[in-house]
Amino acid sequence: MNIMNVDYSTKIPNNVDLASDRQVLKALEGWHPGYIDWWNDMGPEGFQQSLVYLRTAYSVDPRGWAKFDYVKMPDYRWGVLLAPQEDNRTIPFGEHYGEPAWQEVPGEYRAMLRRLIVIQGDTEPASVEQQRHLGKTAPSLYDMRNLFQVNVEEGRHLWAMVYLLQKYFGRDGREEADDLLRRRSGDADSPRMLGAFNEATPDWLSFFMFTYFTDRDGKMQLHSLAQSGFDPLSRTCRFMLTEEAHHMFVGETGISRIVQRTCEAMRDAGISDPTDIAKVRALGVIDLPTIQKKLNLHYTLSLDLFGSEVSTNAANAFNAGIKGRYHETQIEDDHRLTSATYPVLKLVDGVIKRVDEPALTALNMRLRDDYSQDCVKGLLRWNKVITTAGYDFQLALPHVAFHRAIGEFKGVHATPEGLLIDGATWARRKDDWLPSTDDGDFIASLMQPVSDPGAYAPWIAAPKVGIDNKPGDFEYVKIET
Ligand code: BYC
Repeated sequence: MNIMNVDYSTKIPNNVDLASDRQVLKALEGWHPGYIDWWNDMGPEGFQQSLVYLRTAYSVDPRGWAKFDYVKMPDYRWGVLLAPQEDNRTIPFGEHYGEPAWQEVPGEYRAMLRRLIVIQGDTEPASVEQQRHLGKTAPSLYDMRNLFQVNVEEGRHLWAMVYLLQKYFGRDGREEADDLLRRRSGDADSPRMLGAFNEATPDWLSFFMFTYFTDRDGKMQLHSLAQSGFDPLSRTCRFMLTEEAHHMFVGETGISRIVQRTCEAMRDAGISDPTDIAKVRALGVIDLPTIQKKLNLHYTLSLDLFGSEVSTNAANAFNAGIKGRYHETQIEDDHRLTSATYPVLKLVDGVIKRVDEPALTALNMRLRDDYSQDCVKGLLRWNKVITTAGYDFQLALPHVAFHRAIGEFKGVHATPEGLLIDGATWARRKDDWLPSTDDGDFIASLMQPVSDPGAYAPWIAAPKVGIDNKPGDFEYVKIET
């Protein structure tokens, strides 16, 4: 078969020739009803019978891989798509540097590999669960469609990991695949594996922050796994990254449109001080200081997803050739990190200091630094909207010691500027830096659904261009209740 094109003749669309891989096809078909049950129980609430203008992958060719059409979400063709195999690919880092990439699971790294695939897989349905109630308060049909697009693709990313588990890990892979449908975001008894995926996504500002900051952790982790010496994992992640780009676009433009609307409303009302929260809120838009608080929350929850700054797990995965660095093949060094060091921010005798650590154990810190740099790009764009509107206010990333639950700074309190403070000061000031109950109530009060084609809730500006170049009043979702 042509690996570029997707075979839609089997129940599970794929470009991995499932038709002649009967055992795996059977296992996936056996998992399918449980997945559909999960989607019906935990996928978007309502709208399951609505026609949604969604993109579906029909090829893995980066020049043209998706087609758009109206689809009812439960009929979406979730499938297994891998980027084409590169001829003679070698392992690009670690102890096996330069050896041919593995097409089967290397026995000695089986447990490590399975753990990483399960963690990756677990985040995908978790995000769908976190966002399931948002359709009901969508600020427009355009935004509702983007939410559902993100949701169905996270569902497909779950399929991507489940395929690896079913094909390469035999019986325990099948058990892990079943468990991925069993855990639930925020559930006390059976929570999702990583912290940020058990938090609520209460409103659309949180949704945009999540797709900007948390999906970007996804991007960094997928890039690192795309370097993997285990070739099927690498190929899966490479194609997932193609879909992931849209999710971050949704976040970046969503926040930008909120900031723009707030600035326009302030200007029209003659408000010169953007920190005059009561006056700005009276206009029915979200004030910039509250946007900063939401940013503080979602950025720091996402920083926690990188694990401890200094980690032997990360060193072992790198040595093994299982998980590399961001843009590994473009880095000019020995790709083994035998003697290199990397500066890590640490707490030394109560002071935050940069300390040189072996680069091998500092890999999480390095990836997190790459992540923070990547995050800055959106902030520059949002700040440009603010300055262009004539306001003296800048959104900023908080210090990495602020509000942390994992790693070096989990046991201390710090201000967004990185000043260490005691527990009493933290308790007194916390609501100045993170969304308070009042902030949440105010934002919730704005979350009124808007469902006329081309109309937008008053707290968010219209997008500059439509999806698939559709006109402004395009009916992205034909609502059927
Ligand atoms: N919450 O050595 P440590 C995405 C655990 S997002 C809870 O510090 P390590 C997406 C850790 O598991 C990307 N537990 O860290 C985005 C370990 O436990 P065990 C998802 C945590 O292992 C939006 C212990 O602490 N993909 O795709 O070097 C929408 C010590 O670990 C947390 C991946 O994460 C936490 N935050 O690195 C949809 C890639 N952090 O094993 C999707 C796969 C650490 O001792 N995962 N722990 O019981 C990994 O590469 C690594 O496991 C981690 C942690 C980066 C998560």
